[in-house]
Amino acid sequence: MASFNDDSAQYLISTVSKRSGVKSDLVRAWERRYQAVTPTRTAGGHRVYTDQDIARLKLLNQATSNGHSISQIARFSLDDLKNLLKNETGTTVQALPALTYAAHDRIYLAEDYIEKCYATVLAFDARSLESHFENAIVELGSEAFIEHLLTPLLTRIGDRWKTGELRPVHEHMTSAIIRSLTYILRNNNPCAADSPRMIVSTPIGQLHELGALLAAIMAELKGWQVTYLGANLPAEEIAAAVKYTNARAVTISLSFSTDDHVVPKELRRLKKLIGNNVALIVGGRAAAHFKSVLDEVEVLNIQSYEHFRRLLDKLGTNGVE
Ligand code: B12
Repeated sequence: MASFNDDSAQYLISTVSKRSGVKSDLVRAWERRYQAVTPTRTAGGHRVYTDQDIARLKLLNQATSNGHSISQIARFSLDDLKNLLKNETGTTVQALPALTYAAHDRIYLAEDYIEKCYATVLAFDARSLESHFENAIVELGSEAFIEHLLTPLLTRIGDRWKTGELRPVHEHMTSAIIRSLTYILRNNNPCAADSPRMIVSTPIGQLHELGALLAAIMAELKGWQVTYLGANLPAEEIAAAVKYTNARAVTISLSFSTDDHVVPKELRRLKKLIGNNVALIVGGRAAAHFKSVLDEVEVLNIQSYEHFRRLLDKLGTNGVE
């Protein structure tokens, strides 16, 4: 059996991920895009890594959490990485923040990516789309990726579907890739046990789920412990989840403006079940359509991701006032 710190020691990616704190998908992305580590392969084709690789990944994880761009540090030696981090201990750790870009640069970069990604969607090239997404997550950081790339890209795909330039299958391919990337996008760092909890879902009849999923990821990036329930749930089930988790907030996404009375009825019922001590947050492209019931049950109606982030900070610190 291999001894500790033996350079020939061999570990499968699941062990590497556990020991380095870097999710397996991200290890593969860093390897493929930046050669951050260069594993060998078993006869069966599985990647195997050394203790050195695990040490590198740990340091790279810390350095990217401190704001360094993986593209710039991926090939640093172990010593260079240690030196880089020497004076940076105690820095706030965030998930993939990509702080090396100024906000406006990130928006330009995202616009570039939108064009590249849209071209691969049009060409129905899932592999290239996935690879653009992985690069973009690393370069932009999760929040900017969601806000400035994914959301406008999905909206464009939806619009072009309507005009006939794309088919439903283009959107399905894109959505499936996004779901598979969810856990790279999510917070890589364990939440403190006492961080506030949130339930995210959509009410009965609201079948569009990506807006809710992205809002859930955003909340997690803000340090909330989020339980994402998917779409189309009755108020009773959402309220039960609040009880089980002792959640401080429920976030509901509304994407379909319909005049049936299901959404107003469900929101009234949900508010009644969760009471006034749990914040009820509603966002999404159709939220404005339901304004009168939102006002009536006093939900927190969110207009933008920036608004959402500010509200989460406030609720995270003070709870519902
Ligand atoms: C994919 C899709 C579907 C899929 C959904 C698959 C799934 N599992 O999610 C399926 C096939 C099920 C579907 C069904 C329908 N759809 Co549809 N669908 C879409 C499409 C193409 C993309 C939706 C999407 O995922 N967008 C990406 C997400 C990220 O965007 P979003 O939901 O708008 O969310 C944004 C914000 O609202 C925000 N957000 C969302 N929630 C929250 C919450 C918080 C707290 C925060 C901060 C932010 C936030 O995030 C995004 C930022 O802008 C859109 C077109 C489009 N341009 O969006 C139509 C669209 C939403 N669908 C539409 C329609 C009409 C339908 C159907 C009625 C079609 C039919 N005849 O059956 C049904 C209705 C289903 C229902 N009852 O809900 C219309 C809605 C129009 C309206 N009246 O509201 C749209 C706009 C298409 C169109 N231009 O006509 N659809």
